[in-house]
Amino acid sequence: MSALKTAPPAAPARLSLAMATFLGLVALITALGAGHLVAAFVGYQASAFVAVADFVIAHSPHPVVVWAEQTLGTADKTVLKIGLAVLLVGFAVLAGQLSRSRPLPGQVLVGVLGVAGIVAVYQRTDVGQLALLAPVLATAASLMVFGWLHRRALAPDAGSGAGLTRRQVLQRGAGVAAGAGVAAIVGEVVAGRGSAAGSRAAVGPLVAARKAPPLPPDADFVKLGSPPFITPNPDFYRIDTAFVVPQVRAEEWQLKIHGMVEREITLSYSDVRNRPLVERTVTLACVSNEVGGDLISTANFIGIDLVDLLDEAGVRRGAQQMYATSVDGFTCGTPANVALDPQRGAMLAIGMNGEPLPVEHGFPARIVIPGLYGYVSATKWVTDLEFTTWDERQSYWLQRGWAEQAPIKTESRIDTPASGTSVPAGTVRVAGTAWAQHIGIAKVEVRVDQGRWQQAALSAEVNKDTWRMWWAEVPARSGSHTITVRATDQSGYTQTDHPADPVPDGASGWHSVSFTAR
Ligand SMILES: Nc1nc2c(c(=O)[nH]1)N[C@H]1C(S)=C(S)[C@@H](COP(=O)(O)O)O[C@H]1N2
Ligand SMILES: [Mo]
Repeated sequence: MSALKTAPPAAPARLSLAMATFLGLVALITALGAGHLVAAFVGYQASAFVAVADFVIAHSPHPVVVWAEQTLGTADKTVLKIGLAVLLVGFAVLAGQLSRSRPLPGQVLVGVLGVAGIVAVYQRTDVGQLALLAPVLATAASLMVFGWLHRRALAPDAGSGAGLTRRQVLQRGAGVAAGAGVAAIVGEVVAGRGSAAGSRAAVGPLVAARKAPPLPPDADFVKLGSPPFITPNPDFYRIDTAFVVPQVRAEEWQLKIHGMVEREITLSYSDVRNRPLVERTVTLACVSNEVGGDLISTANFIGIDLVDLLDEAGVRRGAQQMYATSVDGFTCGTPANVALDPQRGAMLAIGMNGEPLPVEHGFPARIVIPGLYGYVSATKWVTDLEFTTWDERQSYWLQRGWAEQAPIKTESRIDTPASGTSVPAGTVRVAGTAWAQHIGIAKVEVRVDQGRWQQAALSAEVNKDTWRMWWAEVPARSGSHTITVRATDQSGYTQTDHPADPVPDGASGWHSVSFTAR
C-alpha cells in the first residue's frame, strides 16, 4: 500500500464552457488567417470571407439587393461584413460548445462550414481551380488546431505528458490565434502588393463627364420573368483563357498603339483617367453562347472613345485589323474599319457599372466594341494595339478556326417559364430577351407548339447596342407544350430557324422551352 506522492492533476472529463468557446474561436481565427494567406497567392476572391460575402450578394433576391442599396447606400457592404462576422463568431462558439467532451461534433460543424466555403469558391467564375486550395487548406488547418488543442485540454496527466494545463492550453491557443493574425496580415500585404485588388481599391470612384442616359423605367420586365436590364458585376458572364486571373496594377499598366500609324502613342492609366470619360450601355456576347445560353450580359461601361485615340495616332490606309494583345498573351483582331467607325462607339474602358473594372473583367483597362462577339472585340487586360494586315497577324481564336468577321447574330431567348417546369393551364406568361446589337430589335414573336406566331410586348429601347426584353401571354391547355421564340431586327431580318453551332461565327436557331400545363 504505497501512497502516491505526486498524483497528476486529474484531467477534466468535460471542458468548461469558457474553454470550449475559446477553442471554437481559435479554430475560426485559424481558418480565416490560413485562408486569407493562401488566397493571397491563389486568388484574393477565394478568401473565405470575400467568397462568402460575394456569394450572399450574388444569391440575394433582387428586391433585397435593391432595398439594401436604397436604404444603406454604399454602407451595405459594411453591414454585410459585420453581419457575416457576427454569424461566423456564432458558429465558432457553437462548434466549441458542442464539443465539450469530444472534438468530433465541433469538427463536423467546422467541416460543414468548410464545405460551404469550398462550394462558394467553386461557384465563382473569376478564380481558377487553384483557388480551391484556400478553403481546403483553411478547413484542414482549423480542424487540426481544434483537434490538437482539444485532445491536449482533455488528456490525462495534464502538465506532465500528453496533456496540458488549462493555462498552457490558453497560451498555446492564443499563440495559434496570433499566428493566424500574422498570416492574415501577410496575406493582405501580399495581395495588396502582388495583385490588382489593392491597386483597384485605390482608384476611387470613376465619374463620366458624359453619362449614359438613365434607363427608362420599362427597360426590363424583371417582375414578369425577364433578366434585369443591367447585369450586376458579380453576375456578368465571364469568358477568358486565363487559368489564374491576370493581376495588373494600374500604376504599372501601359497601352501602346503602334504598327501602321503615323505616331506611336503610349498611355498610362492616369493619362486615360484624366481625359473626359464617357459612359455607354452595351450588351456583350460570347460567340460560344449556345442558343438559349447565358453568355450575354449588359453593363454601363466607362472609358474613353477609342476613335479619339486612333485619330491622334493617325491610322494609315491599308491597315486591316486592330490586333490587340493582353498581358496574358491572349490576342484579338478587330476589323480596322469597325474600330475606326465614329458611329460604332468603340471604347477603351476602365469602369463597369460605376466601379473600376473588376479584376476578372480586365482591370485596369479593356476594349469594348459594340456589335461584335467578344473574341474579336473585347480584349481584357489590354496592353498593346497594333494596326496591321490580316496576313501579318493571326489572333488567338482565328488560329483555332474561328471566323475573322464576327458580328453578333440576331437572337432571342426564353427566360420564363424555365425548361421542364409546370405552370397552371390556361394563360401562360412568357418572358425573355432578344438582341441584335448595332441594328436594334424590331419585333419578337412566340408560338406554342406548332401554333400561330404571336407578337410579344417589347421593353423600351435603351440603345441599339443593347438587348431588349419582351413578354407575352400565350394559351396552353393542360398537357406538355413547347414554346418557341424568334426575333426580327430593324434591318427586317428574321432570325433563321437553321440551327448552327457556335463554331465558326456564332450559334443560330430558334430557342424553345418545354413545359407542362396542369
Ligand atoms: N485577355 C483576354 N481578353 C478576352 C478574352 C480572353 O480569353 N483573354 N476572351 C474574350 C471573349 S471570348 C469574350 S466573350 C469576352 C468576355 O468578356 P467578359 O469576361 O468580361 O464577359 O472577353 C474577351 N476578352
Ligand atoms: Mo467569347
